[in-house]
Amino acid sequence: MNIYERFDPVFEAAGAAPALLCPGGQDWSYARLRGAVGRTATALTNLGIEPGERVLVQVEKTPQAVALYLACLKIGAIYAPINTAYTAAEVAYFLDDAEPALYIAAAPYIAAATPLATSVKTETLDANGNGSLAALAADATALAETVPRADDDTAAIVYTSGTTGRSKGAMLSHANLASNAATLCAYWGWRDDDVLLHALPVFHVHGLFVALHCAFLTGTPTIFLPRFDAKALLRELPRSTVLMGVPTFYTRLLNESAFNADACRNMRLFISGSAPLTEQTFAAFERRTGRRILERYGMSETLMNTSNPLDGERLAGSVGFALPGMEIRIADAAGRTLPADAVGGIEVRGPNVFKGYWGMPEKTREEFRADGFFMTGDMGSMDEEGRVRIVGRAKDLVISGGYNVYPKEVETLLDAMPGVEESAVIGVPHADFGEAVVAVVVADETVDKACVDAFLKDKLARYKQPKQVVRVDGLPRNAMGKVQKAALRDTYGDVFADHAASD
Ligand code: MLC
Ligand code: AMP
Repeated sequence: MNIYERFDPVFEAAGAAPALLCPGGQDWSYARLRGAVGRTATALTNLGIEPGERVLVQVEKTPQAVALYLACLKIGAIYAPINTAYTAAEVAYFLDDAEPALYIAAAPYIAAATPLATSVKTETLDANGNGSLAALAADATALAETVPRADDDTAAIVYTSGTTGRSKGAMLSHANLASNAATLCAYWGWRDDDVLLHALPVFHVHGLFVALHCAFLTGTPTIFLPRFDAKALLRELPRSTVLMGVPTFYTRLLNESAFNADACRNMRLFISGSAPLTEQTFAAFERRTGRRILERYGMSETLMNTSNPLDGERLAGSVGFALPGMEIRIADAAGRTLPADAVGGIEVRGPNVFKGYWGMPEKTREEFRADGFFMTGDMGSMDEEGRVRIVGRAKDLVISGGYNVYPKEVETLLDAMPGVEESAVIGVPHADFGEAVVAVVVADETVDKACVDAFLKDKLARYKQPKQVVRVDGLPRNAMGKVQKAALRDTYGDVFADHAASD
């Protein structure tokens, strides 16, 4: 079934009730959102978008962007959102890979990226919600019917970078999205009087699916902030009940002296995910507010896999139990289940697990076991009770402020930089971002942070660029010739220590 068929009756019944509360802007009721979805669906249909075709979307966080997402679902198109921080060079890759029938972005993005890629139809959607798509939708009559989709049809492609440096598009089906949304609503006890405080971007699974779907299945309001801003959150907390965030949200809130138990008096749930929540942050949060953050674990390919309990004990350092209907095992390299508390690869199976990577059947096969378990690339353990702990990653990945940075992608560019012989990119503890990107380079003395910044400026999104560049005479290697990143992390683990002190 098309997941929009689950939302539509809820939206209709909610009617004039608030859907998206937009501080400083106009609030949207569910009736208004439903109308915008229907009109945008007509606009897309009139543009010739067929079911199964991809719509590549790189837009700021606005109610119109939400309507666009839902309209793509409604017409059975495949929604493919990408980060607004990507440079034109990065967007060109997605345009070629997704082969979209339509690319929607603000006008300057389109002007910069489209000359670099295969020709594609475009429409604009600006940061204020206006643009050519909005104009087409304004004149349209709302599409009444929702295009039928089978459970296994792809609803969205979410790009997640690959270890080779090439992004892979994870294909999520209508059933993947619907089952995970229903599971989370039930597990987190979503209530009719819940108000979701939303400050995440809407181009990743956390902000788009995990957060918004809970509100959409229940017809409850979302306070829809354009981005994370600690002061804005403090203003909105008293009328909110649930916050979902990456750990950086919580460390930044704790940096605010006004953030205390009283500021949280109306809140029933603080949820964290997308990156490890440190035991220090968990403990500091409990000391300050008397509340325990509920940590859960997921990924683009699988949506949410585990969660700490709503009513039972939430433990620091644990991502909780397998969600209902999902199977988790800790396995050795051959896929054999390990005993309790042993550390191995985290493997998952269930209705939440994606269909495969878009256009990469080989890659898909490599990451699934014959019995259908998906190898997450995360390392962890499970205790006798079923509580999962994540202890590290088998994949070479840095998670900075909840954004993934694949070292290989940065290294490939750095290695081509004049003056650089070779490079190794690592993640180093950082008080604000959890981990931050550091480049260790074998290079001549002309190479410093400023010239790396200048070289990468048009090639790589800002958040992927090294926050520190260290020049060395050689990289440590093992007997096989492989760079020993763990040794580099040990050596340079404190490069942001001053930053930690000042934060
Ligand atoms: C911004 N910058 C970052 C960064 N975000 N650098 C490293 N890592 C990040 N995450 C850069 C900016 O370009 C800027 O660079 C500088 O840092 C300061 O910017 P800022 O204004 O302070 O950034 P801000 O807007 O506050 O963003 C920080 C943030 C944001 C943490 C609020 O990154 C964010 O919203 N992250 C959430 C990501 C997310 O949704 N992940 C979910 C993925 S889904 P300069 O040098 O120019 O000043 C997933 C599955 C799951 O993982 O389990 O959920
Ligand atoms: P993404 O590819 O952006 O979906 O990121 C998914 C990755 O984020 C996972 O494979 C984990 O490595 C990491 N992740 C998500 N949630 C958590 C968590 N609660 N603790 C530690 N790592 C997490």
